[in-house]
Amino acid sequence: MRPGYWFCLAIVLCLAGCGGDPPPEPPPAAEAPVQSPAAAPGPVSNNPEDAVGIISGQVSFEGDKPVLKPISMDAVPACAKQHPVRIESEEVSVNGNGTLRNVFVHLKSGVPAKAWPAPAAPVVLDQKGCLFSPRVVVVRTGQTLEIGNADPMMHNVHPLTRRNEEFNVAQPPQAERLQKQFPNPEVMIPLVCNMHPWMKAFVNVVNHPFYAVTGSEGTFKLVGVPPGRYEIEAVHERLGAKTLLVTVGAREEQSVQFSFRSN
Ligand SMILES: [Cu+2]
Repeated sequence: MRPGYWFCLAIVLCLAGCGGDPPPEPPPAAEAPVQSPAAAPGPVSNNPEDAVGIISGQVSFEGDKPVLKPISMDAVPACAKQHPVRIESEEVSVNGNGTLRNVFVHLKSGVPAKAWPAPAAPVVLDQKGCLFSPRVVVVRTGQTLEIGNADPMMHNVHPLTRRNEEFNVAQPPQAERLQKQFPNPEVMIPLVCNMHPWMKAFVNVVNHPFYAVTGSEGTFKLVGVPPGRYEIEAVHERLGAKTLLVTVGAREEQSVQFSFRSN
């Protein structure tokens, strides 16, 4: 064996094990603090789609809750037997926290006039237990409203439109969902079933994405609102409509409070 080989081997071994203490372990990498994307510092986006605001709020109910008749389905036993406990009318639904449910809230004016593409997915309204569900729906112009019948009896779907085409269609049990579109914006279209007079729903048609329907907390939140000054309207099927003005800036959240009284 050549001496050069031994020399090289010695260097290699020395690199591995000579020269005193073994090389210190590299320090553990410092753990990066967990940051939410919102808290991360960074340049403000120049994308106009990010420079939007939020309008949120609540709809309260003042005064005594109106006394509503329970719904009687006695005339149609097949409907009545689906409800062992009598159900209350949803005409005025006051939540436990004093807020109002089933209020349609939308930006009535001020929304930039541009095409706001409607979602491809349909909005679904069902008939179950001889009731429309949900009570208040919102569909965009160009979006499909699908109306189903999950009941074992015939229903009838009849929207009392003012700005869209009226239709009046009988729907057999378990039938295919009816598919309808509404080309014109229209607020609170009553939807009735001619066979069961207590059945009622309301369809709202809007041409932009800034709307909500209040639920069990009476709240609403309109997100992605372009900076601007708006007329915001809250509409209730029986208690009427109220309008307020609100100005929202980029990355701002503005709070709006509506209040309705019994009439
Ligand atoms: Cu019906």
